[in-house]
Amino acid sequence: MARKVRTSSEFRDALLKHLTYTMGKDPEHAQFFDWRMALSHAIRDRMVDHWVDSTRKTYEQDGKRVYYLSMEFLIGRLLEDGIVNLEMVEEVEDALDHFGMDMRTILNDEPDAALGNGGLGRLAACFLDSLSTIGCPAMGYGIRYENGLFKQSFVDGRQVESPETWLQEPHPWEFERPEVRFTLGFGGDVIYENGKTLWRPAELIQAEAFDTPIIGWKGKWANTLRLWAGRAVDPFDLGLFNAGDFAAAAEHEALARTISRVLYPEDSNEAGKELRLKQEFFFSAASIRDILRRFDSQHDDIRLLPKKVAIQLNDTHPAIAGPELLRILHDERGLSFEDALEIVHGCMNYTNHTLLPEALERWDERLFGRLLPRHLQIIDRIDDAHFKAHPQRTLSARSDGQVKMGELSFIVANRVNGVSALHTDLMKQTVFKELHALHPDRIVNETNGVTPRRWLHNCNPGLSRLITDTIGDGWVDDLEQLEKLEPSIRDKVWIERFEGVKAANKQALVSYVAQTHGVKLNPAAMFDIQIKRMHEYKRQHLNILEAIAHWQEIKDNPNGDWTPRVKIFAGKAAQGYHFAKDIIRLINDVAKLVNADHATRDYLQVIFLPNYNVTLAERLIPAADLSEQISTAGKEASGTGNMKFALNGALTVGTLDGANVEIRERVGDDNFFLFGMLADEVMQRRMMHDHAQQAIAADPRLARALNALRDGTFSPEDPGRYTHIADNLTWSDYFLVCSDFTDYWRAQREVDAAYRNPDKWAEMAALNVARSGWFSSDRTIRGYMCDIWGAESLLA
Ligand code: 26V
Repeated sequence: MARKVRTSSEFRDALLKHLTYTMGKDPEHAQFFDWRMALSHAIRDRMVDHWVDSTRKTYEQDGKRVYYLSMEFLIGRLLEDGIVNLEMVEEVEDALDHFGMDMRTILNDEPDAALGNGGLGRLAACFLDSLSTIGCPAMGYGIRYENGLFKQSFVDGRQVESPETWLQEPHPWEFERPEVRFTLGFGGDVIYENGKTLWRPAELIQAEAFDTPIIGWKGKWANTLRLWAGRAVDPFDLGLFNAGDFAAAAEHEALARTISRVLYPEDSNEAGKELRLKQEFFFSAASIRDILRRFDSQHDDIRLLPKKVAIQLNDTHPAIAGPELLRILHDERGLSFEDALEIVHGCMNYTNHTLLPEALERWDERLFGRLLPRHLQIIDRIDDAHFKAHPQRTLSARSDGQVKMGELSFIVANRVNGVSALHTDLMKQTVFKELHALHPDRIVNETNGVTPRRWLHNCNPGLSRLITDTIGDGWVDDLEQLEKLEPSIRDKVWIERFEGVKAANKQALVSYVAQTHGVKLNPAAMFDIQIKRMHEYKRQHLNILEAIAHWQEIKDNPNGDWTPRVKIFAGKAAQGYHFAKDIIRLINDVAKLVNADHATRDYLQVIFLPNYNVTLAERLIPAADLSEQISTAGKEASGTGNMKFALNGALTVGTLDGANVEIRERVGDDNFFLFGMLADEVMQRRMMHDHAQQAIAADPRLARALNALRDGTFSPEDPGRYTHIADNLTWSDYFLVCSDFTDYWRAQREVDAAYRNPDKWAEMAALNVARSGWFSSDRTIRGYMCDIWGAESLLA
């Protein structure tokens, strides 16, 4: 292979060339930023040939292409990914070393691309990695937000948001494609002309493409992430400018750009904003046009579309792509409505990511009709056609004055999938019960996965090395090979190395936290970590209540034989989600008091790290002993953090929710700390009007912890600060924190006992690694290719 004959001096020259001619700097004056940009460009250059080859092969083979439409792609940093996937680590280290630069320092200069809120966006990023690794011809479509997810900091323990500005520095990974632009419309009227129905939008805007190559493992294949940016059709009004109205002259451009300005930071809360609907149509419609343009360049029979194109809707956010494709086929290309619908149905698939009723997208039909009048009519015709085929049907996409994007997606889609076995079953029993009865083969399950490149190989080099030394490096793109570790787990020397890796990862985290936050964590303690978006259903408040109760118990008996723990939290709360923000503040207040308590601080420390993002997750997960996956059963569709922790040798304390169920099945009951009610028990328990009070009456520890919230223990300067949390838990407690508390406490004491036997703990942790191979997103993508898309790998 060409790579092998390349010398580091060649790469060194390439690096210097970019530093000089791309950045315009010499090595004496270059800043870290300049080095990072030069390095990124030099690495990007090495991707391009693979990228062009893959594109050429895709055209030649004319196989089925997959289009993944997603409002969010939470990709994080890209430089290390690129270096590792191109197998260039040593070359890069050598070249940088030659100039007296350290690779880690340069890598750490890269901002995260945070174009997503949480699980759904990160899953999309893992999928891109797997699609390229597998060699499935695919393209991700999304929005090039100028401002990604807000930055989080704490002031007096409270979350403060500030804008994220990743594009203020040039982004070295993207290629602007000014020639790929589509003009899209909003509003206006529907007219009838020569027997045809046509939409005449009033407001026009352009979508411009920006492409990022996504290189797979060992550079064998590269797909594209195409993100759309809003541009004005008529950017500048010279007339107004000459008349002296400078602001109005540029107004068009400013308005057009707002469409791709911000990522909606609401996670699971229906925002109901006009701009959000515009964003959804903007990127869906641009993507559909791009897909058709590419198809048309190779085919002249539109009926072949379902054979050549599979479109995956990542949740309902791009659901308008269905009616838009239908509109083009019927209104613009003259197919009959029935034929057009059949083609659309053959291409579209929909993934559901949440059962939370407040997150199911619904739009007021007046707003919808004002922005997309023709689409509203088309949705009615979709409903009519569905009704004709199934006169007994009860649900429609448009009803009660609303457009229901879940129902619309289901009716239009060929396959609908859930993201874990439990979630898929619950979908069938709850939100899509009626539709499932009409279409019993439509719903399939594709349990989520995570990319082993980023979430083991790159983020945990120590463990990666140990695994490769033991079983070779085939596991990186065939993760189930981790099974081959099992015999080694009984080997004392091996397990000591395994323990050594975890200890070193913890030490690295201790140093990082000391440097960045000035807090000294005890590396000998168990690292107990809960990192995810803040939400009542995820129950960070259950975790902190247990910590409070535990602290109280240690205080009662400070000379007891306690198992030392460090509790680490990180996660962002939606700006308007006040309860979640109050939980953050509570955790910070508890941390302040507990960490200063001389009687207990050797046994319990609490810390909330600000600004959780992909990069912070990459630091935390390899250092975890215990993974907190404690959602109310039935509420977490899958979870993917749970998989990352298990894969990195943390044990889980968790409920039977989402993919926890499947993780436990695979790692074994003995290697998982289970607690809590099951999904159906949750539903039963909720019918009991006084479930919380009963639970509190039965558990004095819980009552005492709640009292500490009420008596101002954690906020002496403002004693009433947390009364409302205690009241909520006592009088309402929709997420059953109190009802699960006692069993959670029991599980946590079992965790303590297990941690006191380090050999046993290490064995359990290693079994988690060896048995988590199934949770690779490569396996998930193969499932989609086979069950949903009918797509094939183009790698020999
Ligand atoms: C909804 C909305 C509503 C409008 C404003 C913006 C916005 C953003 C996101 C959402 C839905 C979030 C759904 C989500 O992230 N679900 C998570 O998906 C993961 C991947 O499948 C899964 O592992 C998590 O369990 C699930 O919560």
